[in-house]
Parts: sequence; C-alpha cells; structure tokens
Amino acid sequence: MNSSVSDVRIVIVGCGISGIAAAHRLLKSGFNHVRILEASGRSGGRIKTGKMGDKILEIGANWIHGPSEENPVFCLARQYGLLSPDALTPENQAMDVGGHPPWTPNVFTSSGRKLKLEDIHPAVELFAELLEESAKFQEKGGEPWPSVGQFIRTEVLQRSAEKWKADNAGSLKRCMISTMLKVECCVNGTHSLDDLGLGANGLYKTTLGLDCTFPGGYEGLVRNLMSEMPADVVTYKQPVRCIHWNNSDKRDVAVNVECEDGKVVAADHVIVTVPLGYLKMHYSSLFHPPLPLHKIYSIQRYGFGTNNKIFVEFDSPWWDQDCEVIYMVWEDEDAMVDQVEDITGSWIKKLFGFTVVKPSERFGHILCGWIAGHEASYMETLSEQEVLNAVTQLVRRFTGNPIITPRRVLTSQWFHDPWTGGSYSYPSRGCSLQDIENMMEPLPSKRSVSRSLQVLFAGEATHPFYYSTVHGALLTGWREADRLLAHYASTLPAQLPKSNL
Ligand code: 6YU
Repeated sequence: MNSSVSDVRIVIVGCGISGIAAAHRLLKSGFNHVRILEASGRSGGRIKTGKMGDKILEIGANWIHGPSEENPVFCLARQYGLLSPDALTPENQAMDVGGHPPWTPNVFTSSGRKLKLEDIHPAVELFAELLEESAKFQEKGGEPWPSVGQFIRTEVLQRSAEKWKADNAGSLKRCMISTMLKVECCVNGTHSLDDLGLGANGLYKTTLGLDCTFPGGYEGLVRNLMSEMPADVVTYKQPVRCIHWNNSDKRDVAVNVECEDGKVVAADHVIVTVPLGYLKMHYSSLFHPPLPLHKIYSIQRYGFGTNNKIFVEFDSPWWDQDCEVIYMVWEDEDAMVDQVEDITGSWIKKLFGFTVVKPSERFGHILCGWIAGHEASYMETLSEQEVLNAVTQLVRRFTGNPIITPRRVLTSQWFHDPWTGGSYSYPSRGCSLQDIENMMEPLPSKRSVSRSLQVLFAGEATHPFYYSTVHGALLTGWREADRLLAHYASTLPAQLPKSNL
C-alpha cells in the first residue's frame, strides 16, 4: 500500500476525451504519477478535426448534442470560449429537440424530382411518432418486437393501411420511410435498425439545447484540456498489447502494462478507455488473466457500428438557401429497407443524403454525406476517385442535372482505423443496462477482496445513458477518476485536497 497519493501510479490506456478527462481530474486532485499511453500519434481519438483545402471539417464528432448546463462538454467549451454567440443564448439552451434537431429539408427522388414537403410530411411525422414510442418500451417493458426496425416497419404498415392506401402516393411515403430508416442507422451507428434493440434503445437520454458545432474545430476542446496538463503526460505511438492484472508474483506491483514494443509499465491502477470496437477485436489478448465471462459476453453482445462521412465540395449550391439537410429517396424502396442487397454495386443507396455545412460564407458549398453500416465499411475500400464518381452519378440522377460536377471529396474511415474499428456503440438486440454495467465494472470484480480497482473501464460505451457521445465519454473518464479518488479518500484522507473528499 502506498503511503501517499502522489506515489500512486496510474496508467490510462487511450488519449481520447475519456482518457483525457480522467487524467485531467486525477492530476488536479493531487495524483502526480499519471501516464497516458496512446496508440496513435495524436490526442482526441474520435474527436478529429481535419481539412479539405483550407476548410476546417470534422472527421469524427460533429456536434455538441444538447448544449445546455447539464452537458459538461458545453460547459467546458463555453469556459474555453470555443462557441459562437448563437450557441450561448438562453433560447438555444432551452430548446428541447429530443436528439433530432428540426432541420429544414430538401427532398429529391431517384427520378430527378424535387418533392414538395407536404408530399412526404405524413411519412416524416409518422416516423417521428414511432421513434418516440419506441423509446418508451424501456420503462414499460414487454416490447412487442426485438428490434426498433421491426417495430417501425410493422407499425407503419398497420397505421398507414387506411390513410396511405396502395396508391402511388402511399408507395412514395414508404420510400421516404426507407430514407428515414437510413438516417437512424447513421444516428445510432448501426448497420440496420433490425440490429437496434427495441427496449434498450430507450436507455439513451438527451439534454436540452439545439445541437451546435465548434467554429474553430472540436479539437479545440482537446487542446485546451491538454494544455492544463504536463506536456509529457502522454506517450504517443505506444500501443498497449496486454494488461497483466492480478499479479501474484510481485507483491508491490498490482498491474503490469505491456506495450507492443515490449516496454512494461508498472501501475497500481489502469484505466482502459479503448473503444468497444477495439475491445471486440482484442479482448482475448488485451488482458491476462482473461476477463471474467460476464464481461466478455457483454462486450460481444453490445453493438458497435460504423457511421462515415463523405464531404463533397461544389462550385455552386443546387439546394435551397435555407436548406439544412438533403434527403435522397429511392423510388424502388417502398419495402421500407435500410440495407442494400448488392453492396459492391449499390453501396451508395445506403447514403441517406447530406447535411449542409454552414455557414456558406466560411465553408463555400460543402455537403456532408452520411452512410452507416457494412456499406460504410465497404466505401472505405474504394479510392477517392471511385467515391467521387459514385457521388457525382447520384447527384446528377437525383437533381436531373447531368452536368453537376463536384470539385472533390473527403471521406472518414472509421471502420478500418485499427484503434477504433467503427464509430460508436449502440444497444443491439437482446442488450440491457446490465451489459453496460458489466462493461464498466472494475477488476477484480466486486466480489473479490484483494487489491481492488486494478483495472477500471471508461469510454463512451460505458455510459449508461449518454453512450455514443462526447459528453458521455467525458463523464466516464471523470467517473473512473472519482472512483479512485473515493477509494483514496477512505484510505489516505489527509493526502487529497478537501474539495475532492
Ligand atoms: C458527439 C457528435 N458524432 C461522428 C463520428 C464518430 C463519432 N461521436 P476514443 O476512441 O476517442 O479514444 C480512445 C483512444 O484509445 C483512441 O485515441 C485510440 O487510439 C486509443 N487506443 C485504442 N487502442 C489502444 C491501445 N491498444 N493502446 C493504446 N491506445 C489505444 N459524439 O457527442 N457528437 O456529433 C458525434 C460522431 C463519425 C466516429 C461521433 C459524436 C461519438 C464521439 O466521437 C465518441 O463517443 C467519443 O469521442 C469517444 O471518446 P472515447 O474517449 O470514449 O474514445 C436520439 C437518439 C439516438 C441514440 N443515439 C444518438 C447518437 C448520437 C451520437 N451521434 C454521433 C454523431 C456524430 C455525427
């Protein structure tokens, strides 16, 4: 046992926002031996700001979801002066959008028609109503279907049978439902809504506030937090290969962290923040002895999917000036589908459309295309030119304008990122809160009495209701730092600053 908190050695695996948050809180609370080991050459993980020419674009996280007092990312961004005046207004913070900002749409179809909003309004309204209902099964229990996809499809057919009839207009509305299903695949980072558990999906909570962006880039948040810690707190390009816990041979070392290059770092506590996508691929080699079975089952069961972006730049806009989102509706998709049969030939059909990157005074005419699932992973295997060709054909077909030519594209590649393996987590069919609790449970598990808190777990997938977000990830980092603080508050109370006791 250490006699002082400044002797306690803490290793954090991963320098995404959860790892940064944990280190920041521990260092501010009197722990001096905090070290982050990061596999890649940068901080931020899935917060990644990039460039297309001289335009700053977000390759990873885009928005602060629900920017208001309850959201710690909003509070930090405000404190660091990273937000625009609109995002700071009380009106913006008070808006209740339930995770779905009311963007102004333009809708185009595969026969080159621009639809009037009243044509598709009933479909959009019914879809929103069903999504809202789908979230209530978490509390009510007794869900009628295992997945959100099955629930929505069944209910659309039942509720629209009379209203929409089997005429052309009904068919078009069901095609619009297909597009909305694809939107939700992106929101949830899942291949299909048939994979998204109906009951567990209701675990997700939103905070008040209309989503906002960082005008100077999301990485500003990372830079500000990092600037308040010693520069050498992180070792970059230092992938961890295996965490040897429950050390029986050396009594003075609880955990040995073995790196890919053979280096071994001794620690009293290790906070693991690697993405669930990475854990799914490597849990069997990353821990020795292996993880307990209940943890393994939850890692396997819980969902982790891909949502990718395709930024496309145009010389001039082909969308309305007030348009914020463009929906692409395939007129042969009235079977309410959210996955394509022939991925290599038709992957682009999975792209639901684009959000408009605003303001145009700063960005010019850039759209951000969104694509989720296996089609998104397949897109990563194509060259930039192949993606550009596919997007050009799509836009020409949907606008009916045969000469529109995008200038260039920039794509994200989250599935093939070896340290991430996808974009973010979602509760898949058969999952429950118990899976998240299993994933966040420290090792050795609670039942054991010897050397507690050897390995702790943070990262977005371990937040019980803000999973898949930056604020969720940040809160899990603070949660695990607080777990250690509480532990030492009971064993070494005089060592910690009073505010943390
Ligand atoms: C948000 C948003 N957003 C878009 C896209 C993506 C994500 N998110 P990290 O991965 O950051 O860090 C782990 C580190 O570990 C990393 O640096 C690795 O290199 C390292 N590592 C791995 N293995 C290692 C090893 N062996 N050794 C050492 N190091 C190792 N979130 O708030 N707003 O707009 C979006 C979006 C394309 C990819 C997002 C968004 C998710 C966040 O980016 C993500 O949760 C956090 O950054 C994760 O931080 P971390 O520290 O946990 O891991 C209503 C309703 C429905 C319910 N769902 C709503 C979904 C809302 C999510 N929306 C997302 C949308 C977008 C567009």
